[in-house]
Amino acid sequence: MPALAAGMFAGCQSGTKQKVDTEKKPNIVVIYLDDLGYGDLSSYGATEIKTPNIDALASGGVRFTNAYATSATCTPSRYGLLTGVYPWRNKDAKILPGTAPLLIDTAQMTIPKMLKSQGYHTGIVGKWHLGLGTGHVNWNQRVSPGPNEVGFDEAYIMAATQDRVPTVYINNGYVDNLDPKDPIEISYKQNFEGEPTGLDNPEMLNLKWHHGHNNSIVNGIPRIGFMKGGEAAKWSDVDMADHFLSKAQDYVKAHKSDPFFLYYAMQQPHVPRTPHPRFAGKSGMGPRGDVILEADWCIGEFVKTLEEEGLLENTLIVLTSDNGPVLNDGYYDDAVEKLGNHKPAGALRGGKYSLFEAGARVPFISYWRGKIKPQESDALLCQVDLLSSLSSLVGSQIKGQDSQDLLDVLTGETKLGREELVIEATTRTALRKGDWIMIPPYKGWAVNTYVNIELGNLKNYQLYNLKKDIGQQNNLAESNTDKLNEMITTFEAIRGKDYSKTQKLELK
Ligand code: NG6
Ligand code: CA
Repeated sequence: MPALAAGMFAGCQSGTKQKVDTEKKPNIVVIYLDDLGYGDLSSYGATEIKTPNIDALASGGVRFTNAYATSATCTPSRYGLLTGVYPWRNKDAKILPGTAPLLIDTAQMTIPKMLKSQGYHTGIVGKWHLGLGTGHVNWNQRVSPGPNEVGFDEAYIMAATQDRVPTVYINNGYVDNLDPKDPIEISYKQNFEGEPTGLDNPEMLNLKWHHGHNNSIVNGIPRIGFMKGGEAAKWSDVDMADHFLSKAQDYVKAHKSDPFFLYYAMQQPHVPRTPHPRFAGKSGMGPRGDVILEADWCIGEFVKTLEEEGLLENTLIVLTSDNGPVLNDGYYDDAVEKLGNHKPAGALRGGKYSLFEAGARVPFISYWRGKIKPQESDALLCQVDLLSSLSSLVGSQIKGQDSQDLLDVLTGETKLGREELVIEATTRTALRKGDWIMIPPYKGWAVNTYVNIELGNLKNYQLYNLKKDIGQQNNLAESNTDKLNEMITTFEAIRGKDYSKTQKLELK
């Protein structure tokens, strides 16, 4: 077909859009890892592990060094990513049980809805963890509302996390492979009579729990929550990565002639870490390292599919993680013992659950063969900005409430990112502005001893210059009161004054 003369995006404001090919809107893929830390990739400084497939995207695209998830845990980060709204605006945006109702209002604008309005086909494969239904889910009927009701034409998901029941895949609202004669029952309150649990039946376990994770046992792994029935529908943990990969590949093949949006939400390296035997033992770092290798391989295979289908020149790939790293997140799986010299958070302080940098600052890569020039960018950018930025890319006027149009940052045309950003960790919030971060006083543990992570709580204000002190060792709150006051003023203007009303981090 002849190329059209006028750019499809000629009416839009910024340079990048006019360069976009005129024939077809670009496909958009967001690859979202779960608990992958800032230092977990060789392209982000890891020396003890090699992630060549992700590194190829990083070295062929923009490798961001100052990019954030909205939050230091999963549900709020996913909420912010998909809606363009800060998760702290929604009091229910916290780690959800597998029975939680849908967190996103069906009237809420989302990335897939915005893209659908521009003619896109939209799909999700992988981890959802944004709630399903309205409060009392019957898993034996169509489970709704869910991803289909907030903008995804196709949804092949796990409901919550790999460590939470139900341990089944859900295909457009229906539990995959469910035998109606063996209905599923789920409870987060009590066990079903006669069902073994991690607490009572340690002899049945091939992975031991450390904290929490002692309810129903599936595939020898004790989970959070109780489940009965659904035997044929239960997933195989070691095959999950391959399974989601093939669903993601199938999606691409089926929709290659539409402009499509795929949200490929991978489960690694979240617990339980269950590498396929092909990867078991390969990192020398135990299962956590092995599943990072596995995820990297999957990404390589997925990109290969895009290439084979002739889509790579017309597909924007964004790869990032929902929150920072954790080693022991509730199972004895050698993540601590076999870590060696690996630094999952790189030079950053804290980790998952933390208001320190390692909580929400994550690897973030944008890649578009032939369109994006390889480079590194220190622009301040957040996943909450994707909605407005992608909207701008596809010629839509829709904007997210807290989402800035940083398309030119995403595509590497400029390094002028956000001026400021509010980050969140289990309902506590902090302000990043320029090179500075201000963490207001918070009560609570300085260190969560279960996971051995510094949470960022201090009775006094904390102020760090991240350019000079990326490891947050020098609290300048007392010595630089002008900066501190400026930060507090900006923070309260965005956040309001009730930011000290927080909820306790419950690891259960
Ligand atoms: C915690 C779990 C942790 C993990 C986390 C959610 C316990 C003791 N800990 O409550 O293992 O599942 O929730 O992680 O249950 S996230 O990445 O989905 O936010
Ligand atoms: Ca996570």
